[in-house]
Amino acid sequence: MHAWPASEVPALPGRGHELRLHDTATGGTVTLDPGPVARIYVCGITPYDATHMGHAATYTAFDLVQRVWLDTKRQVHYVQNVTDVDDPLLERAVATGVDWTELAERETALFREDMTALRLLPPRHYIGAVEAIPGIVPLVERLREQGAAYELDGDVYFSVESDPHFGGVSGLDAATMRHLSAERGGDPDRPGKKNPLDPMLWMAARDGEPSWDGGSLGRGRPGWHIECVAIALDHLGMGFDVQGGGSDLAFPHHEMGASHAQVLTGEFPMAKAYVHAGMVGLDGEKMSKSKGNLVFVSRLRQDGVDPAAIRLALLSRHYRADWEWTDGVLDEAVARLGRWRAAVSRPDGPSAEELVEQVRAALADDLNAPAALAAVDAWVARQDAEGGTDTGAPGLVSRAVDALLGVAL
Ligand code: 5CA
Ligand code: ZN
Repeated sequence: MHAWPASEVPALPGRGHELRLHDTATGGTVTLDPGPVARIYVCGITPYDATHMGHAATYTAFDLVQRVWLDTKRQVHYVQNVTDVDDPLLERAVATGVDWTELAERETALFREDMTALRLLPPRHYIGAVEAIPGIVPLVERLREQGAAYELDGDVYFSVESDPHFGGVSGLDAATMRHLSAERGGDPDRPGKKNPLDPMLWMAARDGEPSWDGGSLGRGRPGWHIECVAIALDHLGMGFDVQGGGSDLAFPHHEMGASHAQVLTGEFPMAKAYVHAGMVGLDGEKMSKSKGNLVFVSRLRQDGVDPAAIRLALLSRHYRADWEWTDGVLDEAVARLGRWRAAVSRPDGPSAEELVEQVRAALADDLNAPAALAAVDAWVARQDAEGGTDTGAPGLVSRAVDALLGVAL
């Protein structure tokens, strides 16, 4: 699948700091030590509805990861999937009388537009579940040969007990896992499973649903977790630097994915850090496609809101916090964008080297974007109050805000 166009990332003088990120698996902050090419996998959308502010906030957080690494003069190998066949997509297609492939293509196209408008750097590999099927089938077959998978009425399940590290990503107790499994696409109550938590690897063809040739597995379609594992292993290999997504993916999705990959390869861990963004809500509830309480990026753009203001609004809350989207958050960002743009269009200002350093330090410290914004605010306030004689400063501020925060002034 094609991704979307990349915006330029200006090179800044000097070099950024090593990135420290909160890792769900260890529950602490880890300093990542990527090689010359940092490797990151971020779970993509299930394209049955438009991109809402929650999605956008999560992808913006991982865009900052890329930008910090680029500023350390590394390359970034970024992979993202599109879950272009899954229950919710098929259900929405039936409910609205649209062909499921058309629905997926339409919403993926809109997602690309939103990502481009928000200046989120594209993945190097953008891979759909459907196109990954030829790579998924042999992995499921291999898990079965290893005795880590079993059949139940034609469906194939992964046995969570085959991974000694199972539970290590989310660190949850069995009761919570069971509850979340039922809520997030699992089927813990299905009779005949070895462990109620075991997730499906391959679903035998159902009447009226799309299916693909699964070799010795028979016709069917892939389970959700193995989709991301197949794509990540194919393009990044084991031991990549960051597995990312919203906090609702820690369990079961990233837990199961790590187990699949670890059993398949015999290596540990799948990722050096499992990084999760908080949930954005509206009116006291998590914003979600199934609840329908959504504010869409595309809708705001249609209404004439500057995407740079949307991006600044998303950056104004720490990525790990759960927070509420309100009109006030956007109004504040529009005002800030105006102040910043006026400041960088002046001929001079106070020297900005220290500001670049502050923004770098804030982002390297578990992506503290609100602190980075406060540092820029402070420079702007100083320019207002005291002026300054550095004619290079406004340009440097503009380039730093562009390179590190992805906001074009
Ligand atoms: N296709 C799968 C991942 S393989 C999926 O979860 N798709 S999704 O469209 O439901 O979500 C895409 C990303 O947005 C995920 O990382 C998810 O955790 C994140 N996300 C969904 N809702 C919110 C929200 N309200 N706030 C923050 N992030 C969210
Ligand atoms: Zn995923």
